[in-house]
Amino acid sequence: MKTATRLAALAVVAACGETGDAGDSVSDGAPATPSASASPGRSVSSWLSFDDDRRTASLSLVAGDGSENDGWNYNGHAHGSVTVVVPEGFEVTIDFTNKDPANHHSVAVLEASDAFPVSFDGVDPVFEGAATSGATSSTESTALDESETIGFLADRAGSYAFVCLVPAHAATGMWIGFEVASDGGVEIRRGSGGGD
Ligand SMILES: [Cu+2]
Repeated sequence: MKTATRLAALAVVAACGETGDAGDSVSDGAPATPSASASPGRSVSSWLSFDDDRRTASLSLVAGDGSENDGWNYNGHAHGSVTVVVPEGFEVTIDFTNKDPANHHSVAVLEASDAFPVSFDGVDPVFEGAATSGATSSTESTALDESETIGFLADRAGSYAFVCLVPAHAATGMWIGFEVASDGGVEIRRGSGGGD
C-alpha cells in the first residue's frame, strides 16, 4: 500500500514535468489547441468574418438565397446592393454554395463595372484563384446544393465585384460589390462602390 502511494506520487511528479515540456511543443505549430479558442476571429455578419492577426477574411456566399432577382443573387443581394470591403493584403476565403433549384451559378472577382456583358469569353479573375470551377458554363458551374471553396490573396487595392459568369446572370444583376481598401477594416457597405 505504502509503495503504491509512493509510486503514484512519483507518477504525478513525472506528469507535471511532462506538462512543462508539452507547453513548448504546442508553440511548434502542432494542432493541439482547438481552433475555437485558438483564433476565433470576428464576425461582421452571419456571412463575413475576419482575423486581423492572420489577415484573413472568410466569406460565405449562397447563390439563389431567396427570391431576390428571381434567385439570381448572392445571400439575397443583387445589382450591387451591398459591397464587401477587405483591407489590401488579406487572404480571402469564399465558401460558395448554390441553393437555386433552377440554375447553376458561379462567382468570380472582376473589375467593377456599370454594365456586365451577357456572356464571358473565359474565366479571367482579377486575383489568381478567385473564380469557382466551370464559372462561365450554365451546366458546368456550381449546381444545386453543391459547394466549392476558393481562396485568393487580395493584394491590389481597388473596386471590384463578385460576379456570376453564367450567361445572362451578371447582365441581369447577379453581382455584388467587392472593394480592397488600402486602409480601413472589414465591413459590408450598402450599395456598390463608394458613392451611395
Ligand atoms: Cu448565376
